[in-house]
Amino acid sequence: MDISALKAKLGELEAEATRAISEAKSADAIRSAETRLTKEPIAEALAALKTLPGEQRGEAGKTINATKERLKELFAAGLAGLREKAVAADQAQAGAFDPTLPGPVTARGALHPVTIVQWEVERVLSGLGFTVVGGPEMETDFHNFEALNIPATHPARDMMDTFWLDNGWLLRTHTSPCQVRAMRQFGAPLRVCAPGRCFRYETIDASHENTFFQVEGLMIDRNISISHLIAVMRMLLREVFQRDVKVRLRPGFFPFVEPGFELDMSCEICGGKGCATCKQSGWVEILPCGMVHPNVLRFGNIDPREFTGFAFGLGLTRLAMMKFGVGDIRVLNSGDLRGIAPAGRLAGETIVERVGARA
Ligand code: FA5
Repeated sequence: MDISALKAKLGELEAEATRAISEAKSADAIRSAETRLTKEPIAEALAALKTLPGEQRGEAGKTINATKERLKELFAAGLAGLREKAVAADQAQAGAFDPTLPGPVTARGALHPVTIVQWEVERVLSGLGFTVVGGPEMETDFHNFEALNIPATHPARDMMDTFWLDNGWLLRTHTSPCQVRAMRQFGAPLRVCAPGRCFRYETIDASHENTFFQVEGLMIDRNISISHLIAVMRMLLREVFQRDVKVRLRPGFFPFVEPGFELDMSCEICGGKGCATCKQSGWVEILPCGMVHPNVLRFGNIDPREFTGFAFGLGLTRLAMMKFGVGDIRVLNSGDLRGIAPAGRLAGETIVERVGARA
């Protein structure tokens, strides 16, 4: 290579750098062009110095250094130019922003009706000294049946069609397993309520779902009687509905209580006349209850000679239906806001207010 060829090559390098900078859309593109057009080409030009006649090397060396400096300046200016463009774009956008315009309208969410009644029940029971506890949705046979006085061969198991899991566990069919867990954890005396989701392999209709909510209530102390049970339930329903509701108490069988009752409320959907929700009976099963069976107390490590107690399993989803006039339970498990949202809006409290009140 002779000196004129070398100079031409260095000139091309500068032209190429100018082109790359003008086309670059980002700082990264400029940096990668800088690496590509400076490192190797300059090293190659320096290596070519050795091939030039001695008297041309000084001039060639100076030209290489000058090109190197020029490239450095070009790329630095390219980066600075890009930064300026970005700032100018930001400023143009800021200039176009009108702080007096109204903000975008977003639909305001509402609490799910079941959440509303759950919080209401928790509020009432907490006021009576009940602690709110939880329990797992995937349960053991022991907690869901055995410890509730329903051994493996007991026909009462047929009352609750169960989703069994491959590992021998099950999806809890009711919140009653929380009774045993609470008794074992806290001992007596005890007042707890346990709201939560339950699962049954049910045929679905207007009042039955395979996934629904209950809240368990349990009170154990010395000398607890049926009068305590009835007083708490009446107060609970009166507070939730903010008026006296028509109820009826009839005998009911559950192996974990003795005696056991079914507390039904007059159907709020048809006013007691009979409809699909209440299966034309005018009554909705909502609050089965009873005095805790001594065997269950024993399973909970509590001495039935010293303590007695009552328990109930309130159907929260059905309670929400009655409170908000939702005639079909399927609406509450659907994502159809036409059915859910108007009911949810009936109560004012929002999640933000709730969390704020707790903090
Ligand atoms: C029970 O689940 C008992 N564990 C309740 C209990 C607790 C009795 C403590 C005594 C002492 P039952 O299967 O009846 O009982 O269900 C209780 C309530 O849950 C029903 O009254 C009803 O309101 C609701 N419920 C039951 N099955 C469904 C279903 N498939 N869909 C919607 N709600 C249901």
